[in-house]
Amino acid sequence: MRFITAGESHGKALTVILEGFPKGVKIVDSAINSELEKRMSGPGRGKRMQIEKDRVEILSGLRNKVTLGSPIAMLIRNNDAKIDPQAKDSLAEKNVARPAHADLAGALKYGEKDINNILERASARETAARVCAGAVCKQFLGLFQTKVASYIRQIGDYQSNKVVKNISSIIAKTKNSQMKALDKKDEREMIQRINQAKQDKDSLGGVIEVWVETVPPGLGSFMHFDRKLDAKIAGYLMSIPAIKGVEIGAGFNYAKNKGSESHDAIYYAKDKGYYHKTNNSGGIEAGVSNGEPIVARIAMKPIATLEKPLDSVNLRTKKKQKASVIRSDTSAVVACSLVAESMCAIAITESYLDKFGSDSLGQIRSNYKNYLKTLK
Ligand code: EPS
Repeated sequence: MRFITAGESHGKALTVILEGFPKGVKIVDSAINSELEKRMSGPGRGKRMQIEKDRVEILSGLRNKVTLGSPIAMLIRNNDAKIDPQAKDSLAEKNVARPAHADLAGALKYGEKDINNILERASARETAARVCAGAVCKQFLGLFQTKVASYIRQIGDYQSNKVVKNISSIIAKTKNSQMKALDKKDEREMIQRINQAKQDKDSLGGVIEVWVETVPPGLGSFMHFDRKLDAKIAGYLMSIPAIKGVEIGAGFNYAKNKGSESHDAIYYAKDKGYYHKTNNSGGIEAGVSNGEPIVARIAMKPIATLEKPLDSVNLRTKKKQKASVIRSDTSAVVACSLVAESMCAIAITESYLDKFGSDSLGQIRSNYKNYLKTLK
């Protein structure tokens, strides 16, 4: 399975094509729309989210709501469309690169002076298209009782100290939290920091923890570097705009603890097969899922566009100038958590299809059932 997105932030629409998705899976667009709505939400989102009402139009790949095995094309129309590919638009030229955005590196790469031609594609708006693909994959994974969920662990200097036991508790605790926080205190502290940053004309990043549960052991492979499940997940997560750090399981803490206190001992019980009592590995050992929940954490840097801009340089005059100030978010960590879930759902779906076949749901189901029998 593979997917490709297209679309500029202020173009007519965002599109995604998901190719290699199996035949026979019922897909409901309301489940995609509910993920899109969540991606638009969260404290710190900017004015654009009041203009848009992201909704998916499924264009191909399904008949009577069931996948055909053909490419699934999906589209989200932009309300704030300013670019018509066949006409001259009225976007004013922008020449001052914003530090930490794609503006300068992109302008140098493409020999460009007008950063509109860089930022339109580099904008995180593209991630709405990924959420459509992720929402389709979540519906496939749901057929195997595999769920993907996330919560916000840190905003700025406030870090939650709550310990999470399983994915059900994440889903239950974050259900009514606009901040996707684990409890009221976390939510209050996080929102307070975002409000303060807004008042200070600043921006804030944070840490998101993503869980995938239940995952069969044996997804991914230790046989070759590019088949490792942790490498795939880390790469997919790192591809999300503004992500600068990825950890699986105990991650960087492994470096400071001894082996005897780090590694997850192995147990066996007749009813549940092999299992671990701890999960420092984050559900992946040697690039292969071990049956425990997959746990990944990502660090998102603060939004690049600042209302109180940093020093920069005008790309036409090469003179010092404050960075361009354009409409933006104060924080988009909650939005990013939906994108992170989507990228994990896509990575895990690909791994399922690698292991159990990819043509039709019936064949995948039967291979899956037979494989599970071998595990105990
Ligand atoms: C986004 C839409 C954008 C920004 C944001 C993500 O809308 P606009 O640029 O028209 O205000 O809100 O983009 C960025 C944070 C960025 O740095 O590019 C969206 O739909 O998520």
